[in-house]
Amino acid sequence: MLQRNLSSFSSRFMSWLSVQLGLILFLVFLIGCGEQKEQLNVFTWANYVNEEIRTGFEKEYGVTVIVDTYGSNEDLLTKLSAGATGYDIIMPSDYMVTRMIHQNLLAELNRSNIPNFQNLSPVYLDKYFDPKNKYSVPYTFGTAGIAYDSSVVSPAPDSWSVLWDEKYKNKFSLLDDPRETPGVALKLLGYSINTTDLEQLGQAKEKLLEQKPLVKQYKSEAEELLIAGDVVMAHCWSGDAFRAADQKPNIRYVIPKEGSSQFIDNVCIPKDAPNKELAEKFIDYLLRPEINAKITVFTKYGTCVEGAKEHLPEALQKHEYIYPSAEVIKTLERIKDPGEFLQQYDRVWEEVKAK
Ligand code: N2P
Repeated sequence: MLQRNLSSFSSRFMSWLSVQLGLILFLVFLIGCGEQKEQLNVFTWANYVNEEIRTGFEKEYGVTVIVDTYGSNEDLLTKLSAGATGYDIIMPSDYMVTRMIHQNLLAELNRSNIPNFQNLSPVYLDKYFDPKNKYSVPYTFGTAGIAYDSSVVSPAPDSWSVLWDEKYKNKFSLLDDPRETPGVALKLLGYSINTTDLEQLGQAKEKLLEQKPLVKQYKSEAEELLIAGDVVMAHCWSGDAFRAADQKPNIRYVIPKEGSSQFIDNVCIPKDAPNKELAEKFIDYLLRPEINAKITVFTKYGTCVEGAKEHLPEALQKHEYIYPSAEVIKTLERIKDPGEFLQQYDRVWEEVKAK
């Protein structure tokens, strides 16, 4: 009797236990499902999409945003040309948009998913690199120049030639970039940044080789070097110089008198993006005036969203680092896609770095 009671108790206990276990497993499964959030993979320049923007989008849309960075347009191109990358958002500069369109690497944007496109100022739309903005949305604009520590570098530089001055041996960096850096030597020699003349490019290479023993580092994330005091001068992009100046007030930015480059960086969706619709939502989010103003406050590059300006502190609305004078603008060139000739720039840059 006791035996029977015991065994029926144990079998009831076992079935109770298995129901409990089943319930626990079901709960674990549900939690697991809840964690399967949609993911947006962003591939961009360093310090271009900040935490506030990233997490703001994550919270509002209940998704995960992963940000990965590159240091030059050519790095981005190499990665993308190599095949499916898993990236949903990329931010190529103007000339690279042209090239990526030709290489069939970009997805056409569905404007009905990007109603905030109307917030963009026409000044930055329908440019030569994507005449109807079928593939690109302007994100920011800026220039390349020299950031320098005014407490050390004296007199204040006004020419690229300061980057050939023995006095600053091992105290300056240049962008690690196959167009911008040969561009510095081309400008110093009085040539166009877009030359397709092999003889001129050869001279630029010689100039860079001559300079190389003085160079501390080729690095595109120059802001870190300036803030850490690893260099007292850096060939860098305007916003990065401006961000460094924010941390270290002695830092100034100058566009040398020989002229320099200017760019518009753009948000695009790769052709094989796993999550195109979410990418379009993200683009739309970036184009909200108050969000876009936050991007300017953080990156210190210019905004292409007209209504963002009123959300900006006055100092950023017309700062000369973002809006150079008309006189300086005349000296600026936009880097263009040189087609097949890009190989020559890549080769020169590799040879300079390898020496
Ligand atoms: C931002 C780099 C600017 C991109 N850190 C230059 N196209």
